[in-house]
Amino acid sequence: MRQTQIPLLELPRYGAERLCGIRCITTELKSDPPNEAQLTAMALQRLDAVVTLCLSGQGFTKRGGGQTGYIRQTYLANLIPHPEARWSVSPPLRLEDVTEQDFLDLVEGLEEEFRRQAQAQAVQPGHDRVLVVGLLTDREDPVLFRDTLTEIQRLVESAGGDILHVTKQKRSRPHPQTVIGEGKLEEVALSAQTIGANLVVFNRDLSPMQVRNIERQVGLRVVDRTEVILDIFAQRAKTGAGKLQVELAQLAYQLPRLAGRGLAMSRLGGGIGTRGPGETKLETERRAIQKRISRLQSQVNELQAHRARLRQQRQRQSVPSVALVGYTNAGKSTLLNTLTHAEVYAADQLFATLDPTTRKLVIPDTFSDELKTILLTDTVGFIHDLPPSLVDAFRATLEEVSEADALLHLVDLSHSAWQSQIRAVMTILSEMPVTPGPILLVLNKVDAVDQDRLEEAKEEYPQALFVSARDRLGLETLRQRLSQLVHYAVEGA
Ligand SMILES: Nc1nc2c(ncn2[C@@H]2O[C@H](COP(=O)(O)OP(=O)(O)OP(=O)(O)O)[C@@H](O)[C@H]2O)c(=O)[nH]1
Ligand SMILES: [Mg+2]
Repeated sequence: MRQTQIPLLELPRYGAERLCGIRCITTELKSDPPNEAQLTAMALQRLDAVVTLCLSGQGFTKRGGGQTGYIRQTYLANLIPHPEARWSVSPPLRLEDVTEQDFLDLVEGLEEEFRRQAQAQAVQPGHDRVLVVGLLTDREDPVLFRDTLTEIQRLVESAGGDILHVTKQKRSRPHPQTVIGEGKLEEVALSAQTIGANLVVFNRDLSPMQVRNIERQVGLRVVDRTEVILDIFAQRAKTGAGKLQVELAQLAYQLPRLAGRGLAMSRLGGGIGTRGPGETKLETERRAIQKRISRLQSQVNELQAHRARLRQQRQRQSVPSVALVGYTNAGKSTLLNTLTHAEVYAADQLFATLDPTTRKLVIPDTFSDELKTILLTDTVGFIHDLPPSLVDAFRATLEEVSEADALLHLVDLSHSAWQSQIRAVMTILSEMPVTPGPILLVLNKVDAVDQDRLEEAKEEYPQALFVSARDRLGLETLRQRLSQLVHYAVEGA
């Protein structure tokens, strides 16, 4: 039965509430009930039922001629809508018991129950029911892996998904076709069915071919890390510029992924990975999309030029500017709000901020008794392995960073991965076309860390400042250091 497995999407009927329309009859020479492998295959393909005929060994000659055997006993197995039990297997029956069974009745009754279960597990709009899959390869650091697995869950939650289950696999390297191994994939398909998941999210990026293979076997939409990030961006984009950039990034990412996606996997249904201004155009011709991409690209270029003019104006007015950068959720918007009484959206979500916001900040001048004004710009948060399509699309935003006079790099010290987050941000900064000015490292959320963490950080980053944007700790020192920083950046003292 395992050999004849039919990909989910090619079965006669398909869906969480349906059985597939195929009944399977197997014969056994032993009198054993159907084994685990057969039952698993039944569940994976959502067969209507499996009937096992246990044949008497006697009477069957090698050539199959002469005497006929007889059926000693029969088993009837079928799926049931129960999270733990999954299937039921009858006690040994006589053949007549099975032949008298009205299968249509059985199937309709079961489907009715499945429908009730599906209604109970129905996906609320904006609340995908997500099964997360993490793959750890030999080349990856287990500690970093743990962080990325936590991060993908935070990303899914930030995108509005509910995490029902997280599963991991360790392999020497990703399976070229399906990323995880065959057995694991089967387990994912089964548990997705059981818990009523409607979406599978991987903690890494997948090739278009891998997505197709996994979707075919699991029967659910499969989304990779970049798509989750793009989805969050699409939900957050409020301004015209933000929307434009997200659409560009999404189209660029989805273009090679358009072909061969089954109807059941259509991106038009809603949920993570389907949102964004580009969605309605995705099924249209590739060429039309390419055209749209180049139109968007030129709009982004215009936007870039516009921002550049604004920056030039600021420079002419000689107001020094500082860009707030840092890993997503570090507290950048909170800090901008506390320092300047801005009202930027700050929340315990990844990528809460998408569009840069600039506010005036008045700080003491280090070299006189007067006050001076600088501009502080809140920017989009960084993340490790920032998808290249996003880097491109957010060039305009990132230019605010590369053309600021100085940077304030804010870090969430209370995060267990704070050190690797610092490294990720520094890597992105170092890859920017224009080298950013001097950087002031500020470790935030000191209210939420223990003494050990604080001492460890002080030792590792003796030049850093320690603040709590929320509890307004260390802000006076921060103003003074900002003043020195700006002076140093502008005057080159
Ligand atoms: N405990 C504590 N929490 C803080 C502090 N500063 C910010 N937070 C919290 O951290 C979360 C993220 O804050 P944001 O200001 O939105 O972070 P951000 O860096 O702008 O994040 P993105 O815009 O998503 O990149 C919010 O829930 C804040 O309340 C702090 O000093 N201490
Ligand atoms: Mg923010």
